[in-house]
Amino acid sequence: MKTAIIFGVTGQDGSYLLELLLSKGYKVIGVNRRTSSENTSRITYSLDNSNFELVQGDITDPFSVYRILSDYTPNEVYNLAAQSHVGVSFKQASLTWSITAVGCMNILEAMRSMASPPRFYQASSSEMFGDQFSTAPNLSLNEKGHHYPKQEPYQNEDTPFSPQSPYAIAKCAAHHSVRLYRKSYNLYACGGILFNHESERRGLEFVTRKISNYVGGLEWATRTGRSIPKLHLGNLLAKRDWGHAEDYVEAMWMMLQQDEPDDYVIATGKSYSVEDYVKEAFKCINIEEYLDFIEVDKSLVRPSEVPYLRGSYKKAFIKMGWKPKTDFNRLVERMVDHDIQSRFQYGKSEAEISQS
Ligand code: NDP
Ligand code: GDR
Repeated sequence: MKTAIIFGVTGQDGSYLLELLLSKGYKVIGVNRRTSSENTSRITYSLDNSNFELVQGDITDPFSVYRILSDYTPNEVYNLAAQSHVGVSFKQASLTWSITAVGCMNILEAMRSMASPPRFYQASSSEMFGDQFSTAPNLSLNEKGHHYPKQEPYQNEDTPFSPQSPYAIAKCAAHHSVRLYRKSYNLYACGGILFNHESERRGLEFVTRKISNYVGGLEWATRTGRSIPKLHLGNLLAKRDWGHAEDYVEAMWMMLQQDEPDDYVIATGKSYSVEDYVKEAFKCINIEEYLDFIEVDKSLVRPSEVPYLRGSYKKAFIKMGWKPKTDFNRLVERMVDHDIQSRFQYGKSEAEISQS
């Protein structure tokens, strides 16, 4: 039986990866930092599984990281732990650096001192590209001898990094550390450059879930004869490549099953604006005039923004056979349906609608 350690097991991705690895017959050790209130709601269903063990540890504490790795001598280690909110990273830059950059270094250092180091996955991010993108030269001709329409800009493994936030700077540092340790110490270490991926378990402070949660609340309010305040959002023009987290954790696992370690972009290849997401979410409750419910709040606009992301997953498809299964429309529909249902199931009040 293979053993895997997940740092960040209580997060969105950690919870899906845990379920995937348990379904594949792994013994899984989940590392959970100590908090004063319960933070295991996403993994409740797995807590009773005899192949799952939750251990206390904090990625910023090199001794606890080293001890956990030596105690369990895993086959695979997944580092999903991070201060993962880009907006928050502008306000808590130093903390973001400690968790998101130094935390990864703590694992790499612990691994290289082991007699038989495990395979390692680092959660790298499309935020590392910042304002950079690539464009393919328009060389191909169609059957009529005309050039194909100009390709939309994209990011792939060769696109240069240009981080636009303390979070992205920390992710770049971690990503470069992975490359360095792979080359210098011959570690099987991979950087998965994942584009935005969302789900019914996404934190309420990320824009997709903030919107789906609002729409769920609006539907509930309408059906129960109430009214609710407008939804406050920042930049509606930013474009993102949004996939479903369930598909993306499969790519993480696949990266650690290859003959050689490598870095891969994981994305859907499609880009939509925040406003596109809003429009699609309101469509799920038959509202066309979605702007009537939105208030643009300048305090939510970031000091520096990543304007456009669209990933090319060509390498992941060719080398590992990975491709996304959930498209944008289905993703929005799943998230909105979930948030409508939970409103009616748990009867939350409109005051609980996230405005973060
Ligand atoms: P979440 O914010 O949902 O989860 C982050 C996890 O890290 C949580 O389990 C959190 O624990 C844990 N954590 C935070 N600080 C520490 C610490 N000091 N020690 C130990 N654990 C800690 O993020 P996601 O699941 O969405 O993302 C997973 C990883 O992938 C992150 O590294 C993120 O930066 C990266 N990423 C995410 C993308 C996305 O679109 N979701 C895209 C690209 C990269 P707690 O529950 O206690 O807060
Ligand atoms: P992002 O995700 O920054 O791409 O990072 P987020 O959902 O926070 O923002 C996406 C875009 O929406 C704009 N936006 C808002 N964002 C939030 N959170 N709240 C708002 O009210 C709002 N209004 C507009 C943002 O400015 C941005 O352009 C996510 C995280 O999961 C990272 O950890 C991960 O590395 C990247 O995706 C890939």
